[in-house]
Amino acid sequence: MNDTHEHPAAGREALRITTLQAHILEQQANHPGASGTLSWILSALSISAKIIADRVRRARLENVLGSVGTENVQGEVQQKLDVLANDVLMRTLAGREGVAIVASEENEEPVILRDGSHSVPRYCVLFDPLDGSSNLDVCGGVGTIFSILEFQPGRARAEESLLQPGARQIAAGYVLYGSSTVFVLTTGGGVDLFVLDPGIGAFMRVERGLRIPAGNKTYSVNEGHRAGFEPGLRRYLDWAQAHGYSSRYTGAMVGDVHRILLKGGVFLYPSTQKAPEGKLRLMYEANPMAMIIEQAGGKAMAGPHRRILEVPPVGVHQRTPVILGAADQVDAVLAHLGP
Ligand code: P6P
Repeated sequence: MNDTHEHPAAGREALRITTLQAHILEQQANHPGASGTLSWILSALSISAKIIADRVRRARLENVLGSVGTENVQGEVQQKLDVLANDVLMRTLAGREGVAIVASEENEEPVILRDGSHSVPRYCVLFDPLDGSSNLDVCGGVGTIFSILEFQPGRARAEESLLQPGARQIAAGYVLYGSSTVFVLTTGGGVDLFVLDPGIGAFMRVERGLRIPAGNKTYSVNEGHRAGFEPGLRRYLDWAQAHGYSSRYTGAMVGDVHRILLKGGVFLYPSTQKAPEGKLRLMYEANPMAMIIEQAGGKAMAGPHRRILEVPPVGVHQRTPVILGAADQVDAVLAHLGP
């Protein structure tokens, strides 16, 4: 860890064996009023990640690569593993008493599992079950992104609980199925990193209180869309290329964001003429990633003057432009954008 803001426990991390499950219980114990409901939900996400990781790694052997020939609500071709990952998450979360509503990129409508009348605190879980799934056929990194909001009983329609700005998230994180399987989690007190030990089937905590390094001159954007970018963004790209920047882009947000979390740099999926609101979805891609990035000391913007976490949601599948990463690198982008 090369940051002066090191988490107090970071230095001693290497001496401990802490699983994700133990970490979740540790966090619960730090909140005396906690009922354990959130812990059970995080535990469901952990087991889902292990099942999905196993199926992703065996996909070609089991012939579950490729598309199912249908499109999701986004009009995107669904990969077989998109549907499988969605099914795994739906089935594990359905078994948790504390889950009131589930919303997924793959489902047009949210799934109302329980109402809020029960005394148990209830939560809404939103997710992109397999982000970047078009990378699967070529063995590229793919991931699961999740966001947890408090259920608000008494709303006229239960799904209105989903329409809360990202700043109201209780927890957020992602799983990256890459050269190893990593689980990145924040519950509002910093960002912690876990790696799956396939030998024992447990996520092991390897980093606490991650902080995004400054000074990494790397940007991550699909430059094939350059002609549709606003002039200020094209000016930024010209400036960056004249100042020794490198470009890294995997085509899967989870892989690009994970690199930025560990190494710094900036990720952009901006608005274009064809897609004025950008491509990425606010509720289950931009918001959870923005919480992770801000909790690690970075910035996550929807435009020159608006944090992603402040964007008022009007629909579960709405999209937003995204500029996120190390604060110094996001500022360098914003300095070139118009007012
Ligand atoms: P493009 C994957 O489809 C995704 O939703 C994100 O994970 C990724 O950052 C982006 O779209 C890639 O989009 O237009 O560059 O292929």
